[in-house]
Amino acid sequence: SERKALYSVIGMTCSACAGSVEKAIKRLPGIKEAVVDVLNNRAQVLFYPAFVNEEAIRETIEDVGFQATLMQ
Ligand code: 9UX
Repeated sequence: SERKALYSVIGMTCSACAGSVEKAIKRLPGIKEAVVDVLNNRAQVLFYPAFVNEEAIRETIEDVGFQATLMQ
């Protein structure tokens, strides 16, 4: 069954930043949905724990160049 993760993402200054984060998350296996909100510095991800986990998603956000913290 799916799980939800919410991240604080620091450093995004435009909607293209948010778009690149979304795209990177969606390239991972086991992602159902990713929504990145540049105005509120948040990323919400629905994923399947058999294929990916909170930390792999967090590291992917950081690989794009933004500081990410798991909130819940
Ligand atoms: Mo444009 Mo957003 O280079 O950081 S993608 S400002």
